[in-house]
Amino acid sequence: VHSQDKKIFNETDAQKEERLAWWVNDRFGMFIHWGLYSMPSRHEWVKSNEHITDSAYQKYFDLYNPDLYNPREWARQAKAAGMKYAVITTKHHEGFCLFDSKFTDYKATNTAAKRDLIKEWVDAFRAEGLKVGFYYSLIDWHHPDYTIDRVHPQRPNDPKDYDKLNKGRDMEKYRAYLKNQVKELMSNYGKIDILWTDFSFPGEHGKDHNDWNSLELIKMIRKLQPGIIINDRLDLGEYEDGGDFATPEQYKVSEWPTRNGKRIHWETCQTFSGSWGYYRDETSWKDNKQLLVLLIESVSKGGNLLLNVGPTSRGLFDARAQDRLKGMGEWMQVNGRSIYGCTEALAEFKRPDNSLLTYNPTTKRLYVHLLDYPLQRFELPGMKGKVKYAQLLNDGSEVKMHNTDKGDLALELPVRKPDVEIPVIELILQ
Ligand code: H79
Repeated sequence: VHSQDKKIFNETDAQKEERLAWWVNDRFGMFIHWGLYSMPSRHEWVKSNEHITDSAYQKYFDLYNPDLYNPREWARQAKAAGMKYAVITTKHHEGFCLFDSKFTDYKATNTAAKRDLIKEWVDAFRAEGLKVGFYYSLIDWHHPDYTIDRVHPQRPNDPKDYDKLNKGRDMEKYRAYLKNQVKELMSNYGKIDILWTDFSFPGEHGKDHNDWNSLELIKMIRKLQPGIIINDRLDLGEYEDGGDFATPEQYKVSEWPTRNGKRIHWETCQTFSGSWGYYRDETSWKDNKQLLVLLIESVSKGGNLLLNVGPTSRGLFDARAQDRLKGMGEWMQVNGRSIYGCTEALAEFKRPDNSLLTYNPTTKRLYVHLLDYPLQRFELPGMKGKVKYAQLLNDGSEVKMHNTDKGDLALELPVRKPDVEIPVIELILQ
């Protein structure tokens, strides 16, 4: 037996597919990064990037006041964008907890918010019909027992004396804290659909499954939340079931990722502008078309998209974020059928230039996303005789077709590009 076939749980492949069925079907979720770092508004890593000491960072805790927080409004915007699930940072690397944990004072309850912000969030998103997930940072820059990391892995020649800095810090105690908090999250908020831990960085200066006691942790998680879906960042890669899905972060996979030659579940997490936390002055915002391509391309390679919003410290999605969500929603409202329940197209369907294909195996419908509007005539190689009916998704209008002598299928598209960011042709197969 290959070592990578080792398993922790005795769940069958069919049982796993059943547990993940909604997630595979839904395809599109919202990531939310919210914490004290939304106040400096210059990257969620600001504390580390700028070497801000605990005492200098304290002012954010003291002045934190999300007075405009209304998670129901966030949920409405997520839903209108076509997202079906959401994952929020209950604690990011800075260590600040949005939830009311018994094991720390560094939490929203002790700020002007005076309450558990996660509790309200779960209720609001559930009420809008979205599935709910918790992001929990394994890394913790605030806990007194968490040994300070070399900023991984960019600064191997960091001159700091880490041995000295870490004297008296006891990871055994941090492990207990981590376990206690995950237990709270898995026990106090009802059914939780996703747990998104972040992250392990095995290696000489890193932290791995031993530092988190990942094996014990994942067993506890599944015991408390049997149906939960867990990402792959606990460093349990030696086990086939050490995580349910792969998490390519801010890059495009070239093809459907595999493990031991078998296709795996995956979800890419992406930002609007590069950072995850609210970043006021960042100008590198993607436009609606780029964002839609991220979504379509993920589905066309069998994956999901978790698209991030970094709300402001007062609790709002800023105008840029609202604009992007609205744009995606307009597209999803009419084209969602090419996303939900869809996956990579069968190999026999060849992808025409400047297009992306998705396929719904249940309805046997093939979707051609036209990234570059081709004018009138559009040929689908090798598709002669395979299509019953073709229509544009945006307005349900018929696309006339005829077989060519070469065995291709020629479609007659309107000369004018349909009034939608990326037009989609729906092909109902024979
Ligand atoms: O929560 C989000 C990120 O903060 C977190 N994962 C997503 C979901 C993440 N943290 N670190 N990383 C991902 C990879 C590490 C990147 C680093 Fe850097 C390069 C750390 C230091 C240099 C990026 C650039 C962060 C600070 C500067």
